[in-house]
Amino acid sequence: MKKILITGALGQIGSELTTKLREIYGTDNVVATDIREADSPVVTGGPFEILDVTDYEKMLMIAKKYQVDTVIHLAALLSAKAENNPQLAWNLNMNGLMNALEVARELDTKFFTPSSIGAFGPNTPKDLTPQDTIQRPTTMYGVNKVAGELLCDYYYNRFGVDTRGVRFPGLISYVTEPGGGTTDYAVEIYYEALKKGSYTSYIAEGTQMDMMYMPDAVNAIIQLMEADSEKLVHRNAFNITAVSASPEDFEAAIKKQLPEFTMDYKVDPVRQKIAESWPNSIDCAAAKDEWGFEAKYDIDKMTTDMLEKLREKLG
Ligand code: AKB
Repeated sequence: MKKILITGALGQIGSELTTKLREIYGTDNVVATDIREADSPVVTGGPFEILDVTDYEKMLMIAKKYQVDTVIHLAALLSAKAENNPQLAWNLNMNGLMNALEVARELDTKFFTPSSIGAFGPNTPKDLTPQDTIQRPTTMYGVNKVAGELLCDYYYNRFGVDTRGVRFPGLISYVTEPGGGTTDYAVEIYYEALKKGSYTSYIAEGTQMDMMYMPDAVNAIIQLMEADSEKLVHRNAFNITAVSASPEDFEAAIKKQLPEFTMDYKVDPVRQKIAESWPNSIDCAAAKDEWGFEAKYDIDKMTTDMLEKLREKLG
């Protein structure tokens, strides 16, 4: 990776990945794009262009202008939002991906896009979900993610585009809040713990899902993109995870540092149904074997860092 184009750079992953990539590869070598502008280091700290990913011509123009050799395509609608507006989700998630893959094919660039634990469904094995298994998701987001994994494989096999990707679990970060995911509760809980000392979870007690702290997610992207292509068997949909946790696991971890913290439940049926259709825990043996994936943050280490960083942020 020498010159990188990022779509959806102001989103939850993009805002931390852009900064990290600029540190490693040089400010001018990481071109951030998003559909909107914002008061953010992503916009002010290096090249930035407005881009709606459904506009293929503009995406190609920007990629040519900066002569990029890598496209990191992050722009997407998350699971809960996609469920509320399936047509918009299909348009953004599928046509955006197709455009980004076409740009990569046209300019012969490397390519990364994330899949998700949302690519699994209710009849997928729930515990230690294997890398290669049944994928019959029941959400629009899941349908998009499975189709995306297959499309990326297709572009590799048919056109030789060097496509790579991971199935992200719920991502937790203090920099940018996620927008419209099912796992967002695991971010909200930290904000509310500091602001109010309590949290009302929209996910029911006992519902386990995979989670990961953003520094591990950012490192995973870089490590996979720098991995020896010859060693990659799965390429586009590596299971990766750090923590399998339910709301009460977060409650317990927060209580270790804020003993007064309390939690109750008001379950949102839409997001609960999505959560129940996803695995409890996924197996990331293939990512470990093929490119050395390793997460550094468990729930306690992540909680300590989240609370410390959020305290500074919230003053
Ligand atoms: C979501 O909840 O939609 C995302 C995801 C797991 O892909 N965080």
